[in-house]
Amino acid sequence: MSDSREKIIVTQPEFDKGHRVFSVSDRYEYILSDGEEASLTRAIIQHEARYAIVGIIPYTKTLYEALPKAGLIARFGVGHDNIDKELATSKDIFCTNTPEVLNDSVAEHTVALLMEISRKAGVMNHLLKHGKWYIEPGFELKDKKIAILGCGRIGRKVASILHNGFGMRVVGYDEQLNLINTGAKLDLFTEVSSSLEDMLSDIDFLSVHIPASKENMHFINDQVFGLIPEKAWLINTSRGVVLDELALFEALKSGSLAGAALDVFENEPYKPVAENADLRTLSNVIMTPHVGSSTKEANDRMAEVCLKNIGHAMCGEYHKMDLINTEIVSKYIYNEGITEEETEK
Ligand code: 8YV
Repeated sequence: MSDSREKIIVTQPEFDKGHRVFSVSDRYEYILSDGEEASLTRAIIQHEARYAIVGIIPYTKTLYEALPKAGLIARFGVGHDNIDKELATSKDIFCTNTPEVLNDSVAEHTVALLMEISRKAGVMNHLLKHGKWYIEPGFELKDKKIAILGCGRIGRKVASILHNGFGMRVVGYDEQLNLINTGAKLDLFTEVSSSLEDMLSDIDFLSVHIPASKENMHFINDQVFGLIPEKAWLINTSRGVVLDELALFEALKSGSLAGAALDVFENEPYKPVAENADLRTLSNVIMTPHVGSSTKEANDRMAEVCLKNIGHAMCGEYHKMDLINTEIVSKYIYNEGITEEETEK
């Protein structure tokens, strides 16, 4: 007997992260894919699926050709630089993400990296288990100065934890938001800055929370490293491509930066961007494998939001979806350009 449930193609890593939620819903049949564009495309065609839940692998072409009109690409996560929203819109495909639900997890991981820099618990745990009673004195975070580059939801959450919880001096900078007018200064930041140069002078840490937009590619580059004091550490839990890893490697080697704690990379899984620029060889680099959002709670919530968006797509409740290609709204909601016949593929 054939299974009449709606089929959803889910990339394996995201299925694993969201399995608690996916496995309790028997409304859908889940078909797993390794997530590479070719195999994801094949699965969609073979199963005539309308909906796909995807992670962070970039999708550039065939995914958009395979999905039918009014199909949905549901990002399991908030960043959507791997989705070609324009192409999806041109093919009348919806794209959604899972905003808000991972803010706490990413912010907490940022703080975990900061604490690894200041107290080195991971390093000492490793050494102790390898027979070395080695004591590395740490330093307090209280009164240290951290710059938050990108003051959206995650950046502000980090600022709030560090300012209110640790008593750090927190300076915020965001090219998109007018922080002074939003009153953010009073709540979260000891200072807000309208100049990158001013913000970076005299900091102990820089934490990066900007999206991987075209404008932000290699935003942190050799010029920016030139503005950061030698004593400062860089933390990046946003996207690898906002940081020029080659310039970072050189800054770390030359001592113009104290160190870096990175959760995201230009190539994931990590691969050096150039020969002889392997960040893994540097003792002042802390690396985690893109796990900022990867907590039980955030994974459950991301899975729930993906299914919520698919449920709305199935009912035509487009206005309730977390759309990231909002230009598509006029076509569907105002019914311009799409006929019912077209949506029936
Ligand atoms: C991934 C992320 O989406 O939300 C984001 O932008 O970078 C991550 O949380 C997630 O880990 C994919 O499984």
